[in-house]
Amino acid sequence: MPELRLVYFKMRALAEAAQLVLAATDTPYTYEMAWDYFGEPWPEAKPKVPFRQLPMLVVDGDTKIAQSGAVVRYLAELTGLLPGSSKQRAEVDAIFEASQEWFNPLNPTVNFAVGDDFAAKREAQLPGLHLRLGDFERLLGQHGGPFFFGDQPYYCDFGVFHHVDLAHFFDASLLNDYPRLQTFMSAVRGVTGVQAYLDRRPELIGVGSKPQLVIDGRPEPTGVMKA
Ligand SMILES: N[C@@H](CCC(=O)N[C@@H](CS)C(=O)NCC(=O)O)C(=O)O
Repeated sequence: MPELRLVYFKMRALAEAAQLVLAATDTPYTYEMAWDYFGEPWPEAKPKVPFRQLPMLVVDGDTKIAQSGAVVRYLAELTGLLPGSSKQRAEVDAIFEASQEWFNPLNPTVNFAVGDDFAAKREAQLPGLHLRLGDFERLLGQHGGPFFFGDQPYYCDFGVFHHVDLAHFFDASLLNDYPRLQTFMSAVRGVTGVQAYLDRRPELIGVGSKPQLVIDGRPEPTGVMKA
């Protein structure tokens, strides 16, 4: 197994599917804040990464993989979370990409927006989220569940899990009308390694008012800066 260093920030967003894949497959890696990895504040380090944004996966100290989708697909291949046929790999990827479409504005809203701005963004997003939840609900019926392709999770399951999990900050009863998605969320939580990851990851608190991540027991503002 290569040495894996996942570099990102203080937020629950684009590094989450990658970490779920790593947790589900018990794959060793380190998670490093940008300022720790680079030894300087993010604005100074920014020009040193391929597309001036994170996450980035550093493999064996030399290969730098940018773009969250590329990171997850690389990890899925490395850890065996890809189906055998190229047709089914494309179907898995389509579901992963459908979940990635939620990234913006869902992730920044949950991690950063406050007050009236948060409320307005939540109300604006909910109808579109429900349309896509309906798609996911239907697709979960295709292979009998509990995952999108039956009883074996692939990386798309972790992308969808992350975004649906995050959307719960908008509405705790989000999945009331989606029984297959409820079963799916429980099944992902039940994957060996995933529950332990969910228990140990920094808790996201104060969403909509004062978003913070509880890191080593200390609430810290979400963001791209150390302090
Ligand atoms: N398409 C990119 C988007 C990456 C992205 O938007 N990263 C944000 C954090 S979620 C970032 O680096 N923000 C800091 C900045 O732009 O300086 C991906 O999927 O990785």
